Amino acid sequence: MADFLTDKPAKLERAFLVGVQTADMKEGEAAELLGELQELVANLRITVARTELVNLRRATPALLLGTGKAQEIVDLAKAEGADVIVFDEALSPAQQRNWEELSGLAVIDRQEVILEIFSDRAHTREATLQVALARMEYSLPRLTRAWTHLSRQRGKGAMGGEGETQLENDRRTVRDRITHLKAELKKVVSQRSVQRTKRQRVPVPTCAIVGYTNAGKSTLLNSLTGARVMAADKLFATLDPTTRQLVLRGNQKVLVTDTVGFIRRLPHGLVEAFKATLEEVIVADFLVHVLDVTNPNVEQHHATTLAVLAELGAGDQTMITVFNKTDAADAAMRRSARRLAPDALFVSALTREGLDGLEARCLELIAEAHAVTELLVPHTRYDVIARLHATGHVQSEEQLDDAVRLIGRYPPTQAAFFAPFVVK
Ligand SMILES: Nc1nc2c(ncn2[C@@H]2O[C@H](COP(=O)(O)OP(=O)(O)OP(=O)(O)O)[C@@H](O)[C@H]2O)c(=O)[nH]1
Ligand SMILES: [Mg+2]
Repeated sequence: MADFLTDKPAKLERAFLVGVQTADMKEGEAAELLGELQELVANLRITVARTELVNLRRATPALLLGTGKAQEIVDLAKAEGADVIVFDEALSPAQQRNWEELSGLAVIDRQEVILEIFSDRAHTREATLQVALARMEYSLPRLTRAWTHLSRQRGKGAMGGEGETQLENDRRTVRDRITHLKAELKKVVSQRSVQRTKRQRVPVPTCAIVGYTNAGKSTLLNSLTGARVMAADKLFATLDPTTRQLVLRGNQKVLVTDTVGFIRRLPHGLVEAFKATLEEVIVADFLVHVLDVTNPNVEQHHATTLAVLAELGAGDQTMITVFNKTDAADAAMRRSARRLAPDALFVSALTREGLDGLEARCLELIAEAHAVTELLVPHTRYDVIARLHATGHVQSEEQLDDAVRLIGRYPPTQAAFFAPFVVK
């Protein structure tokens, strides 16, 4: 499958970035996002020639910005020798097309940049399929733009007759690919859920590490479990969940999963696409939310992660909040982190400072969630006894006249099932 950007490395080399501060945004938010966009674009090995922050009072349907401002930006971009204009704000397909016509340059938005990075990083079959699907869905309404791969051969302005037919063909091709990708994904995901069901039969509690991209999730997994997940100072180093076993004190085991990082303005298609991968997050017994305490935008990162978790249906999960990179933090950073999350732990995945405390907190949560309970199960309900053996851990089993008395633990996901038999 051809790539929109990587197909034409000769063309897209210098970017002109545009950040848009709208009335409903917090003071300085657009500037922060623009800084992040700069990093994202650099990740694609495109030089950032210049950035421009625009204050927008009212969005226009045609170009988002007013025509005067738009022309000004085109002139600036050309003066800088840019070959692509990148908007932090999402552009509608029509706005994007209008910008490309006005400027004669490639015009993309943050969403597309993120899609490109994900596509660069995808290695396993599932990640590749998910990213391909998100890109196809993004490009479907954008096929008429001047420089899309699928419509590139068509000359500009040749929209009558043959052009229309071509467009119809392109649309069909993309729709067919979407159908095909969805079917492939279904197969891959069902294989994975078989693996997970197998794992759930073992009564090992599970934990998912979540957080903003580059917070140090993979480094933390590596430090905790001796795993060798790639950790790197780049955004979205991890796309696929990796699960490793961590052995806590008293030989208590817990399965820890590292997950894809979150980011502000994550393309919606990607959240959708990654829901399957992030199922690990939803089914986990608890989450470890990792934050980079040294990042000046840590407050936004905190809010973004919580928002994405809520969108995934994991908003109510039990969570340990962890500020990472304490080795590089000063007192002021620690103070504001403390204000943001008073119960949080402070660790350094790099120097291992604070990891004992984190492990102790995990143990506490597991003990709370998997408290030893006493159950009285009628002889007629052998299925209940069988389920406790299968999903939990039975310490003792005693035959009484009218029931079986069991003492054991079970995972929280089974609590509703066992509740009627619990001895108060
Ligand atoms: N100083 C310091 N740097 C750290 C620490 N933990 C991680 N890092 C660095 O932060 C960068 C990102 O670490 P990763 O573990 O890849 O972060 P991640 O959260 O997995 O990132 P994504 O997979 O991209 O979402 C790397 O350069 C790490 O070396 C720490 O405790 N202290
Ligand atoms: Mg990672």
